[in-house]
Amino acid sequence: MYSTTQTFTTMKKNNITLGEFIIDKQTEFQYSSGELSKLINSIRLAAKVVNYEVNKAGLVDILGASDNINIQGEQQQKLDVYANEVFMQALINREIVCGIASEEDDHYITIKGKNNDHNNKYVVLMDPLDGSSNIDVNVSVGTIFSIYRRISPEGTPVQEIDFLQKGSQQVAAGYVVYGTSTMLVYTTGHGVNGFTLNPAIGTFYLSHPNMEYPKDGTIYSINEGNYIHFPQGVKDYLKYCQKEEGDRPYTSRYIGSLVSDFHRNMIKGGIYIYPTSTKAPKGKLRLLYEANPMAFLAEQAKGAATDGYQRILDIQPTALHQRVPFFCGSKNMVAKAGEFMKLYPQDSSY
Ligand code: P6P
Repeated sequence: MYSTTQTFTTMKKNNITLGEFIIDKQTEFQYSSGELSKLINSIRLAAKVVNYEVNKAGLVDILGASDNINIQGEQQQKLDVYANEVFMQALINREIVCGIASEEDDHYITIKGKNNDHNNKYVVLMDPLDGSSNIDVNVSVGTIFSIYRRISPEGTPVQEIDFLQKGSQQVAAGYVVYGTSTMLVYTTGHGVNGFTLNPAIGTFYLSHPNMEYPKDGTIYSINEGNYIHFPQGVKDYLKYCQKEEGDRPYTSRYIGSLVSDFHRNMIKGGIYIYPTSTKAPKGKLRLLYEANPMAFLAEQAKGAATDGYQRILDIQPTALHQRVPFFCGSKNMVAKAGEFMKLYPQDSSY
């Protein structure tokens, strides 16, 4: 039987809140410690607000498509619009970002500091509600965010170059997955940690410290409905996975929600592929606010992320909403897929 002191000590060790974790880890953040806290805390708050709406979406008239079409040409779901507004407001209120780019907005927005100046140091890029087409069928969706320090002169308005930095320049990135439980998973370049929301008290607890991809796995996540449109290297890799050898064959698992497929594969081992195809000649995922943040997380979790040929984080962006082919997961699986891809000339059209 534990004594009261022992029980409390045990509980304390296993119940670190996100707020406590941020404070504990502030010294690791290479820039001003308070700024990391503000950034992650604003995302934490917005995640709780969006979580509340996502969880009751089926009960109120917030389901279904709004009458807007976003720059992707996709029908905006009402929750997309709502989530975009919540995250925007949370970031603006903390007076720490000088600009925000979102999948839901055609252009980035410029944000002034508390003295109506342009001294804020960070830019945030986000997909406020990825996989939102799944909302009406009660499948997990997610928020993805990517954080950089500005590179244009402080005191001047944010510029497009601040958003078009290589993924290797990210200072933090993460996602919120609104699933059977709601989790916030993020990195500041010192590993990946996952926090699970206790909805009863609205507190995120460290539930998955130091998340790491298994080096190998047997799960592949791809929309095989597009098989005939895939590059030959992808077709060859899929046939390799399906061939009966040793302890294979692999398992196909595809939720249609990047954050959910990524999260499962990071825990169990696996690879997610969204390649180019005749239907999507540049791929589907957006480099800046989907591929780059997930690639940062993947590499910090000892996994890998490429476009089939090169490291995602090395790609020099040229446009806010550019798309990129995406191979992401267990290091050995991404390498094996790359072996098949390099047998064929890279389609450099994207
Ligand atoms: P498809 C959601 O729209 C998304 O961007 C990812 O979350 C998901 O993995 C992918 O697209 C699904 O695309 O073409 O297979 O329906």
